[in-house]
Amino acid sequence: MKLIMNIVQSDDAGRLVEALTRAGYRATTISTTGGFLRQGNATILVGVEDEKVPDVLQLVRENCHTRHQLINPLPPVMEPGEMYLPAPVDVRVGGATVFVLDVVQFDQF
Ligand code: 2BA
Ligand code: 2BA
Repeated sequence: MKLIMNIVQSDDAGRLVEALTRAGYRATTISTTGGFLRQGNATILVGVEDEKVPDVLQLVRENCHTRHQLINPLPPVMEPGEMYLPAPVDVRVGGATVFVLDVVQFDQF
């Protein structure tokens, strides 16, 4: 068995969980925050048999989209008299960051 950890954008999370459930998979959504943008994203855990992993990854691919976001970088430390003109930086986010982990044991009590 594998545990598939999918870090996705909040906007895609609902659609992905719906697609997973419709296909008969079980899923758990955790609200998470990206370390770089410090914005909310979602981590969707899916525990499945090994042979189902490609099918789940296909659903993730179909339901999670890349987006671009402009961020303002932190201003540098300045000497007196220096001027800083902030230029927004384009950051490409997602579709999904996926980790597939081996499950040592699975129980439901
Ligand atoms: P964030 O950390 O908010 O990162 C958002 C996007 O900013 C990233 O998109 C990437 O394009 C950029 N980015 C992140 N860290 C950077 C850095 N140190 N330098 C330059 N650019 C950087 P994605 O790579 O698609 O990641 C989307 C979210 O997935 C991340 O949100 C984070 O929550 C998670 N993630 C990505 N890679 C991860 C990893 N190796 N381990 C744990 N979480 C990860
Ligand atoms: P349980 O199987 O006892 O699952 C309770 C909660 O544990 C689930 O909440 C989900 O958050 C998590 N969970 C269980 N198996 C998981 C797995 N393989 N991977 C990731 N997370 C897992 P819910 O999703 O709200 O489900 C509540 C109950 O509804 C489930 O109880 C199960 O009896 C039923 N169920 C869930 N998904 C189903 C599906 N696709 N088809 C039929 N029944 C489903």
